[in-house]
Amino acid sequence: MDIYFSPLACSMASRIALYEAGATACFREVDPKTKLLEDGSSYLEVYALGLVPAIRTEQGDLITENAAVLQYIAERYPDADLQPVPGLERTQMQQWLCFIGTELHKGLFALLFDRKLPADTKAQALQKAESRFAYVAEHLAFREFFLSRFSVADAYLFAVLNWHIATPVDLKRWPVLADYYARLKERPSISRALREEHALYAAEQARHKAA
Ligand SMILES: N[C@@H](CCC(=O)N[C@@H](CS)C(=O)NCC(=O)O)C(=O)O
Repeated sequence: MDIYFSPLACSMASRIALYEAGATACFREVDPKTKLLEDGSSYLEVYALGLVPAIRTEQGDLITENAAVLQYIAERYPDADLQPVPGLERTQMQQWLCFIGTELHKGLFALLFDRKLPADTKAQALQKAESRFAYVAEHLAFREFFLSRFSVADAYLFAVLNWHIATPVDLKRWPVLADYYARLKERPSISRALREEHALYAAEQARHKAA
């Protein structure tokens, strides 16, 4: 399986899920600026929109969209228990994957990272996100994870919350979320993914500087 990713992007959730499963994959780095892969070929030929993550399955199919990619990994490695069995809890996991993807990832962080957006648009997005963070914090208040055990929804939320470091989002305002983030950071799959992706990110920045 090939996984297309960019360091510290939302695709880090896929790396976390794979490490949770003790699985291996061919990680193919996409330069977010040039859309080039390490071998110099264009990622746009793999996926015309140039978004990560994407998976090329062993059968040759291309799967895109974080929520689908993560569920594919969970399905591919069932022994890792990365998603609940079909039923209400599975639906709740899908609900959280969609929530993270739309309300937090695209509805907030993607806007904060967009250099072309005016400051007041970003301020509005931050304001709107308050209720979203409070909602997630309320859900996680007496829980270790989104569901009864770690799932790919936690992998996705961690990857997204990790962006608070590079944005004005102050996680301390929601102590439940700050605790959740700190706790998950210590998980072996997550600390390994973070360590590796930080190193790749630093190398990517150095390449851009030198170019
Ligand atoms: N709807 C997509 C969005 C993925 C996405 O926005 N990925 C970002 C990285 S976190 C990306 O590839 N951005 C590059 C770009 O916008 O060109 C999904 O859920 O997978």
